Amino acid sequence: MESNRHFPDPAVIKEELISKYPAKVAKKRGKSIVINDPEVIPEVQANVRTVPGIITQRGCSYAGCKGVVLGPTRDIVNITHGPIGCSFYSWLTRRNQTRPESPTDENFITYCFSTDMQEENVVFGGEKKLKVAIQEAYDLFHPKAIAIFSTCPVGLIGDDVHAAAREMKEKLGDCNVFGFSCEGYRGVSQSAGHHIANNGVFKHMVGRNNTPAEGKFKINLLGEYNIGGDAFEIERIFEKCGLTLVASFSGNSTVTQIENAHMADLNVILCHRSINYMGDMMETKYGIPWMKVNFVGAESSAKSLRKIAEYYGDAELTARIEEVISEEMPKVKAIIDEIRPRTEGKTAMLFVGGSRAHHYQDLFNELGMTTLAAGYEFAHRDDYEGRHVLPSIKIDADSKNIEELKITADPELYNPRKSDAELEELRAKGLEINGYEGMMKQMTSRSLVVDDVSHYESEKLIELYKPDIFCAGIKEKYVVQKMGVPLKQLHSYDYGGPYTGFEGAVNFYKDIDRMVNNPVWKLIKAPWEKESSEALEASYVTQ
Ligand code: CFM
Repeated sequence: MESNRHFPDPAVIKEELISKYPAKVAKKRGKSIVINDPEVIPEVQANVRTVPGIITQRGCSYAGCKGVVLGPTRDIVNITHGPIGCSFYSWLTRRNQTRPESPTDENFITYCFSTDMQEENVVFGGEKKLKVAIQEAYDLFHPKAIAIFSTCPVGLIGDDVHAAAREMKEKLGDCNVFGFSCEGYRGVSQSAGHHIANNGVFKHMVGRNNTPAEGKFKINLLGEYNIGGDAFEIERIFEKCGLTLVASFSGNSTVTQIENAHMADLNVILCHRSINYMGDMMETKYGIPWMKVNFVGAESSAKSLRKIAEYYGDAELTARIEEVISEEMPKVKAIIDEIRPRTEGKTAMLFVGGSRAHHYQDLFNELGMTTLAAGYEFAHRDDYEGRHVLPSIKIDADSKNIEELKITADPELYNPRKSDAELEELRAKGLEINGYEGMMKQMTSRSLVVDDVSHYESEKLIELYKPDIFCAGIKEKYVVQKMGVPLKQLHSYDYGGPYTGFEGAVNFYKDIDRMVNNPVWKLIKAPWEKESSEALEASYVTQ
């Protein structure tokens, strides 16, 4: 939705953003800041190291592996092998919700397991302490699985977490123990941790339980982490449509689900960045195709359900899905009709993670709002430009660091769910199998795309564009709000959500309406903006 407002020239803005940097930095940042053209998508530099000294939004590999991919599975005991400081992130910090089937069902999400490495362990090695910790966790909880996550010092001193895991798995007998070399310094961001997690989950979990799944339309939901209950809403819709959810990676999931995931007939991927490896590996080993979907946005949810219907090509399922859409949409429409006159023409900026900066544009479109600029923190070029660029992505020293598993078809379990001819037919009908077009195709011409936006650039963008809302995370929230612009947290949802599906869309419309139409933002003046002799000043101690 184009707005009638006059916006500054993006070329001038780009110039302004990089003009303060030293020449070498400006050149590098210039490649990550591009003016969009959805017809001829320009190349954007992504997944490269952040220039030291620049304040980035990014996290680390350990965060991507433990926090993002493995964290939401409720019955794995996740042990952080490292100093206690890192262990803050070994418990629930990400609002990923879960719903055990009964009050006595295992749920370790609220626990914090750490080996509490001390100086002595750093000097003389920490493997012994790790094995004691695994034994202790086992004795206390008897979990089905224990996962170990390496923090930076573990890699530096060379503890072999995999050998420790193998030894303990054998010793314990009925507990699957496996480790991740996800030291924070690996790769350039949390994205490296996603890849490491995908490899480990695929190697150590998927395929361990060959019990055929029940149901006619068996689906895995990949890249949905149940932040604010998002997965619950998708589960509700799937159930209504008669779709069987075999496993979710990994919101509201269990070990048993994941071990049985290869029994599904279709993988649908929400967050392409964090889990596309799993989709590809399951296709090669078991013959399960994957499809990119988006359940963020009411229209997008309807579209995604129709894609699933088309994949199965079953008249009864198609009819049921249409029935569900026509049941759900009027409720959404009633709300949007009331809200849209107040949000129409307003503007947004989104700088989040590796998928939401794209997905949430759909919700803003539904509100009649324009996305002026957007970018990911740690996505790769394919998330921006589409997967067709994959062969042209250069492998550098950082990406070479991350293992690429060599997967082949399973001699017994490989079973192509669709023949090549059937897949061709689906593609000919416009169904994108194993594909993703990326964010830029959907963004308007001359919108600005910025990868790994810096704190300084965010402030400049706000100053120059004056958006009605800025979407990012807690690190940015209060700085942005002090500039008089409301910030919607798209990681944690500011304690709100769910925002997926039909009910989620309604929640989002209401939250955004409240934020962009709140008069308080116009009344804000930061202390340094007030003309006063008592203006605050920072004081420095100099020698
Ligand atoms: Fe995928 Fe995520 Fe995201 Fe992500 Fe994340 Fe997240 Fe995110 Mo925060 S897996 S890429 S590493 S959708 S934690 S649930 S909100 S940055 S946009």
